Amino acid sequence: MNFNGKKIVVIGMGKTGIATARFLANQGAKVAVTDEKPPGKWDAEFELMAKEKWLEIGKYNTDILADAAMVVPSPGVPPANNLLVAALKMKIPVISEIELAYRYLNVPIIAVTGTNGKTTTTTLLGEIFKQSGKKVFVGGNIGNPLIEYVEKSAKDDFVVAEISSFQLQWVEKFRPHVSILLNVTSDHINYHGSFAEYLRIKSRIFAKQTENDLAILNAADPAQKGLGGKIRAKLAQFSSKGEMESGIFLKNDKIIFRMPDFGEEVYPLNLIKLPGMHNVENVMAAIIAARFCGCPQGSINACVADFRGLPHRIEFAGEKNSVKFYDDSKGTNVGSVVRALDTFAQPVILLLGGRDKDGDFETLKPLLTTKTKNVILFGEAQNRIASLIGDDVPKLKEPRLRDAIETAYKSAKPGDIVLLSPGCASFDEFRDYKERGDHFKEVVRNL
Ligand code: UMA
Repeated sequence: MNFNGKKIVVIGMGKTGIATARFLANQGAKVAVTDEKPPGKWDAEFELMAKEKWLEIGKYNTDILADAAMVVPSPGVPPANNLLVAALKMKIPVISEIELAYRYLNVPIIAVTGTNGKTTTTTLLGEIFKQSGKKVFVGGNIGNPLIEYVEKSAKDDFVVAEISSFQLQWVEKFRPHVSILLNVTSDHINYHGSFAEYLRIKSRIFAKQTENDLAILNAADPAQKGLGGKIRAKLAQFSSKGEMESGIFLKNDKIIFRMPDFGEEVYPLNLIKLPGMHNVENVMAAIIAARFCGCPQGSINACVADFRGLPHRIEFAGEKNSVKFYDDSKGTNVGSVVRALDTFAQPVILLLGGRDKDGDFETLKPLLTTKTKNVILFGEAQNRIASLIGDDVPKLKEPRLRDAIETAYKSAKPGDIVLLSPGCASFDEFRDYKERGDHFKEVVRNL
């Protein structure tokens, strides 16, 4: 792409916007940026950048679109955003940062998407590739924009990228060599407008793949039914719920990998140290991708056996007077609450709440009645959740997470489990899910 002398507009100056603006300027573009936050509230790096002469900073309105050759929105900018709607009306091409990065990358991409499990699977895959002696860059939604990697023009064997639905909103040619769709349950409805639209955007990860590529699907996910028929790439499926002729599946205490070019391989289930069936699914998806890319079984076994998971994902957070506390602050949607509850054999005291993303909490009702002793609702979303889960679920309401933890502890008996799996975003009280999880751990330590 030739950007020389062209005006390119970047909307949103967080991690993605900053890296994109720098990249485009280095390509000779005239970069104009804008952010809904007023000066003084900008990210520290943007504040510094704003002092540099090359950057045009515009007001957050459609004036910035004048003479623009292209718009690159940050992932968090929803498609209904006024500037984006206007850009499309003016026939200005809109592409996402991963699309831009893709057009400069000459390295096969292993792309991981899904409502839950993306970061765990991406991280594990990165470890397996390294263990197998392959040079790999791990990035994307996990925290380091792909465009930053293009800037460094590093030459690796593979890029393993966590990809969000927000990033897939504005792709055209983005074609991963291997695409994984882990699962799709309701999330980000306030951004995409409906579940059907969210699913449609997620499936874009397969749209440009060819028969030389691999598409990995979850055979046990009802949302993915029928998707395989629309995909041109080779198909491989994983299933935690039953044997398959081809693919990877769980049978008793073994994971069986059976694909035409590989014969049959067996991975013992007890290699996996992570809790829950959802993590078995994450590992199965990673095994297919890794074997397809030439990673030996021995390296996979070694990494899976060593992998202890990531913070804030059903992480043991301490014990007080025989009450155990678990931090699942990364559980920001209803599907992740289901996974967390399914991980525990006994009913738990559940802390649920935060900032609502139009979550379908009514679907939690049956599980809450059987798998919780009590539900403590907190934060902005508490009243909406309370009305959706109804009167049959025992519940209390507290203003903040700290109050919810203290109330849970007071009501707990020795042997009980207190689980923070909020099913909501954290932004009503915290900077992000990490800050919320760290706060949870600190309050638990000081109980
Ligand atoms: N902004 C606007 N207008 C808007 C929305 C935001 O101007 O309508 C501005 C904000 O004021 C802010 C900037 O845009 O200054 C923030 O941009 P952003 O929200 O796109 O965030 P980035 O810092 O660029 O981080 C993004 C991802 N964030 C989101 O998708 C919301 C990060 O994923 C990702 O790690 C990073 O790019 C690098 O790729 C985070 C995330 O929460 C972890 N992702 C969601 C998820 O996993 O569920 C999709």
